[in-house]
Amino acid sequence: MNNNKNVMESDKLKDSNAIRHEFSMAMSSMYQSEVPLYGDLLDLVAEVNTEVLTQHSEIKEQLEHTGEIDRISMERHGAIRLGTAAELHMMRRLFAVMGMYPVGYYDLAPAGVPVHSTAFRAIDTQALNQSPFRVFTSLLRLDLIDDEVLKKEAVAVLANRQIFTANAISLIERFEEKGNLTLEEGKQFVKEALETFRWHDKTPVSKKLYQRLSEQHGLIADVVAFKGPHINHLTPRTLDIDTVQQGMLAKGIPPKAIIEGPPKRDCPILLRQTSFKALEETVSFKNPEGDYEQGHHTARFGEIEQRGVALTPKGRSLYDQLLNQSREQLGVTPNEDNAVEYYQILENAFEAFPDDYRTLHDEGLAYFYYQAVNDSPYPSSSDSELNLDSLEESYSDDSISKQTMTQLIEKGVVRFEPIVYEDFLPVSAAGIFQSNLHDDKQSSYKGNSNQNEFEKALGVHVYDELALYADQQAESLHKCLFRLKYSI
Ligand code: OOG
Ligand code: NI
Repeated sequence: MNNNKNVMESDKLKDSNAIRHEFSMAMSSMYQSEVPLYGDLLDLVAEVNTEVLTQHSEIKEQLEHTGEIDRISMERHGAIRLGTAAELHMMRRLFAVMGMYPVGYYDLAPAGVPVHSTAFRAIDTQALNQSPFRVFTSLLRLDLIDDEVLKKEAVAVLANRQIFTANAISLIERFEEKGNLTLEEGKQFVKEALETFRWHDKTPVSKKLYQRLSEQHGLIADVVAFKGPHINHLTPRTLDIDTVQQGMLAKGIPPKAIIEGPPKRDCPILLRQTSFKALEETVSFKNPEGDYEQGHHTARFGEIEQRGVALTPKGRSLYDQLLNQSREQLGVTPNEDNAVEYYQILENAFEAFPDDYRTLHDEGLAYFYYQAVNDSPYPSSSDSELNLDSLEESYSDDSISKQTMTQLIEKGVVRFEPIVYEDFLPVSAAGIFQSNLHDDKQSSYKGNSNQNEFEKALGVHVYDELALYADQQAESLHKCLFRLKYSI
């Protein structure tokens, strides 16, 4: 009897969303013990978020409608940097166990960072609300390095490392074979996967090689000289980044001078981010004789972000245009000496970007969920403005005229709520990278953007983030029309 029960318990399956959630909690507590300042930052963000939700019932209501309210406190992203195509390939398989898939392609070379990247994350609304954990994952591009001798050495060092534990790999294989893991295997998996992201203060390379790698680019040293892709930051989501930035200063955590992304607005769009400087950490370098020599490395930092509505291709191109225009007008990379001027330029430029949800919606600049407002009276057939026949038809194929939708919104039958941006921004990411590398030698790499190579290494195509937002919107419209139909 007892035996039977045990068999049943151990046969229970662990769902990928639950594994992702547990993993993100385990990662957060590991990082808090590795970098205590991250814990302070979490406390500050939690305080500010509670204040925003208390003071602004409209924000709270919006987050309740979109289902984000419960995820805010667990919301975070991390970042890692990988050295080889094989590492990226296995990393993709590892994240798949947690229901995380590669979304988007980011080429950082034009901004002087020799990597290209993707973000691993959940892709549907429900899974995202259950656990929005995501990891910005970069692959080093040694093809952009022209020092052939150093390149060869780097390749040799990377070929010698194994960043995954043997148990992690066999659990990944088990998952791929069976399509799931049991409760016990899921627990094991979280523990084994975490090992890959741990910080190691003993390096497999000599101090001399480390220095040569650093001289080429700080990022190359950070990837090649270490045992594995230590998580280099974890980023909580705040509902008010300007207040957190002030709070950081007050707590003696100096943030970088510029908040990356769009300026402060009533209706946040995309993503605003700021980080605090990487910590200088003591490292033991392994000399060829086998003894260790002390030195320092700066890699790990803290970051906060505020997320806003996802933009359509039309909205995104307006964003890119206004951002580029602002940076061109400033003439140099924004930094602490020109921060005030840069914000002024940015604010002026973004006056051209509508700042109320209704206009963002009506002009097709952003993505929204459509939701049936249950307690509003459904328009009756005597309602002369509404063409209910056309509405009837739209139930079957989700096509609804802009005019009918506008009427439904105005009558309070349907509401629309912003779909939050789940991804990253290449210009911002480059700013985050650079603020943590004492490196401004190279302002851009000339090599071609190489999405094909990246996807070949990954073993799959990356998802197109814009198509995912369009799907989320379409699905909500479908559900909304379905509800209206059955409430007639
Ligand atoms: C990644 C930097 C990009 C973000 O939030 O844009 C990033 C890195 O430093 O490895 O995390
Ligand atoms: Ni980040």
